[in-house]
Amino acid sequence: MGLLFHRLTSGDDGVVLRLRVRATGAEERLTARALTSRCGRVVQALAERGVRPGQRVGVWAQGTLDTLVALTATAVGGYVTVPLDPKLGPLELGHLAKDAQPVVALASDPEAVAGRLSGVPVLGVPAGEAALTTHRAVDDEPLLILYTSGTTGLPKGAVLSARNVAFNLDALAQAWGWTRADVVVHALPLFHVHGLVLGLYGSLRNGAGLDWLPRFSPEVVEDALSPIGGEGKVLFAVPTMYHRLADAAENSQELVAALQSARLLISGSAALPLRDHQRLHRLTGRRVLERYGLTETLINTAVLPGSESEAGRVGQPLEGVELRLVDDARQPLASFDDATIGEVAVRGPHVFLGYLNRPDATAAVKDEGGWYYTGDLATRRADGSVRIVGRRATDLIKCGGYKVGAGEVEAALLEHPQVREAAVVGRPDADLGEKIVAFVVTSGDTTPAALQDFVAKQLSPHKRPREVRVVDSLPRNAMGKVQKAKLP
Ligand code: MCA
Ligand code: AMP
Repeated sequence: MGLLFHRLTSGDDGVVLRLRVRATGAEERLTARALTSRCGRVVQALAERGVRPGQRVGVWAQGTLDTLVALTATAVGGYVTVPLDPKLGPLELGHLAKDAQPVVALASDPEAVAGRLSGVPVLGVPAGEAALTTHRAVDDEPLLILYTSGTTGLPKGAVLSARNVAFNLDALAQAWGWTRADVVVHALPLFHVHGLVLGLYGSLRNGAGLDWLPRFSPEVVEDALSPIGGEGKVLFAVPTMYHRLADAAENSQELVAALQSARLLISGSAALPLRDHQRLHRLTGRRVLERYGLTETLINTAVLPGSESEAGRVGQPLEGVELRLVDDARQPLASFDDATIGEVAVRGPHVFLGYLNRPDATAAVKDEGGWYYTGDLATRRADGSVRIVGRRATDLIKCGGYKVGAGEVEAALLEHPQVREAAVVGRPDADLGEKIVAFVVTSGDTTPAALQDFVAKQLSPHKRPREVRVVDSLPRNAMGKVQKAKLP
C-alpha cells in the first residue's frame, strides 16, 4: 500500500486544498507543493519541541486552512492525531485531557483555546515552509484517536491505524471511481470520520483535493459545486444538509444546477429519509448515494453509482469487508430475504484497533475472531445489499449526523442544581433526523431555555436538548428504573 497520502508525493502546482467562507467571501488555496512544505515546517517545529513520532498531538479543529495543514502534517509526520472540537465543554475536556494525554496541541488561533485542555501546551501552526523529511507509510500503528459517544458515561477514544484508514479509502475509491480527477466538497467538521477521514484524508490519498466549507449553508455549497469549466465535484454531506439543500433548491435554479453538476452526491452518518431522496431526485434528476459506517469501523457498505435509492438501503459491503447479520446470541443468520432482521457485524482490515484505555469496552463490541458488532439492525437482500431498519440501543441519538449518548446529556443535566431527575430520548425530526428531547423534574424555577444553555456550556453545543419538558415525575418500574418508552 506504500505511502499514506499519494497526493503529497507529487509536489505539483495543482490546488489541493481550498477553503471558502461565504460570510466574508474569503477563499484561500494551497497547492500540493505548498502543502507539502507547510507540513515539513510543522513536523520540524514539533521535532524542535522534542515531540517524537508515535506521540499524541492534539489538533484544534478551527475553521481555517491552517487546521487542514496541521491535520495533514501530524498524519504524515507519524504522530497520533487527536482532533479536538473547539466547542468541547468542560465535562468532555477534563476527560479527554486525562484519557488521551496529548503531549502538545496545535491550533491556528492558539489564544482562542489556550488553557482549555489542562496541562497540554498549545502551539500555533507555524507559517513557514521546510522540506518534508518524513512520509507516513501505511503501517499498523495508531494514526488517529477519534472520540465518540456511547449510551452512558464519557466519550471513548476510538484508535484507528494507518492501515484501517488506507484500506477503507481504497475500497471507497473503487466503489465510487474516486480518482485524481475528483475534487471533494464538504462542509463537515474535521473531528469525525466523515469530514476528516473521508473528506480530508480521502482527498489526499485518492483525489485531486478538497474544497472545505467551515460553515454549512446551501449558498456556500452552491458556490463550491459550480464548475468553472472543469469536472463535476463530489459532495459529501449528512442528511440534515441534504434536507436543507432540498428546501433551498425548491426556490433556487442556481442551486439545482450546481447539484446537477456534481459527479456524485454522497450521504452518510445517518439515514437519509426517502422523502428527501425523492425531493432531490425530482428537483435535480440526480440520485443521492448512501454509504454506511461507524467511527470504529469506518465505512462498511456503499450504494454504487447508477443504483436506485430506497429508504434505509445503504448498499453492498465494500471490497474486503466481511459483513453478516447475527441474532441476539451473535449467531450468524443465513437469510438474504430482505425481511429477517439481525444486528450488523463486520470484519476486515478497516475495523479499529480498540478504544483507548478501555479494553473492557473494546471486548464488548469486538470478539476474538475480529468481528465488530455495530448495534445497528438491518435486513439483507440476495445481492448482499443491506437495509438499516433500526438500532439496538435506544439511548443512542443521531442528531444532525452527530452521535449523542442519552446518558451523557442526562449526567450534564443532573449537574444543574435545580434538576432532580432527567431522562433524555431521541424523537424523529424532519431536519435533524432525531432531535434530543429531555424530560426533567426540577426543584426550582429554572426554565427549559436555561437548561438548554446549561448543557450547551457543559458539553459540545450540538449535544444540547432541542426541547426540554418539565414534568412532575418520570415513569419508573418497580425497581425504580426510568421507563423511557412510557414518556409522552
Ligand atoms: C445554539 N448554539 C448554541 C446554543 N444554541 N450555543 C450555545 N448555547 C446554546 N444554547 C450554537 C451552536 O453552537 C452553533 O454555533 C449554532 O448555534 C448552530 O448550532 P446547531 O443548532 O447545533 O447547528 P445546526 O444548524 O443544528 O447544525 C446542523 C449541521 C450539524 C450543520 C448539519 O449538525 C453538522 O455539522 N453535522 C455534521 C455531523 C458530522 O459530521 N457527523 C459525522 C460523524 P455556531 O453558529 O457558532 O457554529 S462520523 C460518522 O457518523 C460515521 C463514521 C459516518 O458514517 O460518517
Ligand atoms: P458514529 O459513531 O458517529 O460514527 O455513528 C455511527 C452510526 O451512524 C452507525 O452505527 C449508524 O447507526 C449511523 N449511520 C451511519 N451512516 C448511516 C446510514 N447511511 N444510514 C443509517 N445510519 C447510518
